[in-house]
Amino acid sequence: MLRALIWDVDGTLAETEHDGHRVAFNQAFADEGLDWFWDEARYRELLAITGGKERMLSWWQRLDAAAAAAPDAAQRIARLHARKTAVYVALVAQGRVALRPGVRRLLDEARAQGLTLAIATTTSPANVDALLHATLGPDSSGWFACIGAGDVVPRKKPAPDIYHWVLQRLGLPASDGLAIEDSAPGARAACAAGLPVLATRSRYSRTDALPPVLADLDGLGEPGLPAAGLWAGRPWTGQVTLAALRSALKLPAGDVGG
Ligand code: XBP
Ligand code: MG
Repeated sequence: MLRALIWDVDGTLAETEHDGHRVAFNQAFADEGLDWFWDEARYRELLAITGGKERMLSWWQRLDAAAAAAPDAAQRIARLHARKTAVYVALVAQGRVALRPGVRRLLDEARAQGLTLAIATTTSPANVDALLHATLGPDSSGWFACIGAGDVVPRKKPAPDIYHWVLQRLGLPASDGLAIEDSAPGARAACAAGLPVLATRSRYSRTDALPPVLADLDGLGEPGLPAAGLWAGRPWTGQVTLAALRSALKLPAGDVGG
């Protein structure tokens, strides 16, 4: 039975990497007097490393391995990341990031049918709160039975830890859930946790090599703006609805989870 939709955040709910995180990283670097700058191509490459702190450390190691290994390196990364998060939260609060097409529609349909909603993300909790508040309203965090974010788990995506963490708190087996992800690390994490995955590729993940997924689409689709891609391995276009998902999961249409 389909009881829960577990949503990734960055790239899935919104194009946060392009509209928010990359801008915030570069602003934080400038604020801290660093001559680091991540252009789009560089950022797309660095997104293979999940977690902003991990991403910055990896970059620093390339530039100055000795400094990146110094005793104060972790503290300097933490301070830089706190600055970046403050900039990102402000950008989101200013309305600079919008939900992707179909996200609100599918969230509303799931809520109307009593499905459980959850979030499993690598990004920091403050970023999730800011995005939900700015795009879905001040009460929207309460729509999610569980929000698993950032450092609550020791290993970030593509490790399955965050999805195990969420499923354990939902008290559901992976077979009762479905993950919605935009990228290879995210889809791999969800697959490794045993979840079926709906992939909605984002701006920076269009060429990612995905693991076997239920559907590999360019989005969720809206009336007049159909999503397109492969559904169960065959060309498909349309709007992702709960009925379509149940059909793909070979569940009866009347299977109303909740
Ligand atoms: C994407 C990530 C995050 C963001 C940056 O998370 O890997 O690290 O790029 O956010 P997901 P932080 O797709 O799992 O939502 O700087 O807070 O890590
Ligand atoms: Mg993502």
